[in-house]
Amino acid sequence: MNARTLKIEAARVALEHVTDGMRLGIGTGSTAEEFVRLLAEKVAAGMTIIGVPTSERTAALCRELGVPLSTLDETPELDLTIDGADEIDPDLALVKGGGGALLREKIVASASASMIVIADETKMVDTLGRFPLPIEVNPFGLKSTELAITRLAEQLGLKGPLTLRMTQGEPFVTDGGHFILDASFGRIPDPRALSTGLHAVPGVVEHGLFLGLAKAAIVAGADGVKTVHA
Ligand code: ABF
Repeated sequence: MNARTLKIEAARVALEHVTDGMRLGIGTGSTAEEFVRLLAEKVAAGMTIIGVPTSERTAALCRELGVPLSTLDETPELDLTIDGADEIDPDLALVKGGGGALLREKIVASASASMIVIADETKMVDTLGRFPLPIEVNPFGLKSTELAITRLAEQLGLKGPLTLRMTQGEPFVTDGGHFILDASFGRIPDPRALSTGLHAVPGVVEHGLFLGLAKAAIVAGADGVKTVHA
């Protein structure tokens, strides 16, 4: 099966967890997009849900497909967030942010009673870090922030370049108006220590380590779809 088919399969199983009246956090990325398309079919058939999108891109898709939207200000407590990921380890620690939406994704996931990650099997890893860790930073004092992150990484035994994410020759700017540094640290044996250290760097707004948020991962592979519980 090709990658898109696997994403659709994972999204389809995730949809089984969505019930009438739910307040849903809706993720960003190609897998989350498949979920939105299936959700829109359910809404068209009469399902009553309200969605809070994690990016302008997802909001536009939901509006295009007729998925009713709210905001976290109007709906501050959500029942469930469905989102993709770049990496998933056996404890359901995640690397997210490849799509540049990590800040709103983490805010929405944290406002949710539960979070289910949907992915194809290529996202499963033994140890996080093969995928460069996205770090959302304030543009002010960027070089100082980079130096502080590099020093922190070395203290944790991590080493690797920080790359400013670019698009069309300019720094990529997130929905929140920040830049993203992609940190190619390699294997991250202690994600919690790195998460804590990054949050202590003033210029860091947020990072792509999602720890203790995902309650389950629905993973589609050649052998079918499996659900991994935290
Ligand atoms: C988003 O989905 C991002 O956090 C993550 O990087 C991305 C994964 O994208 P895809 O589903 O297209 O692989 O939530």
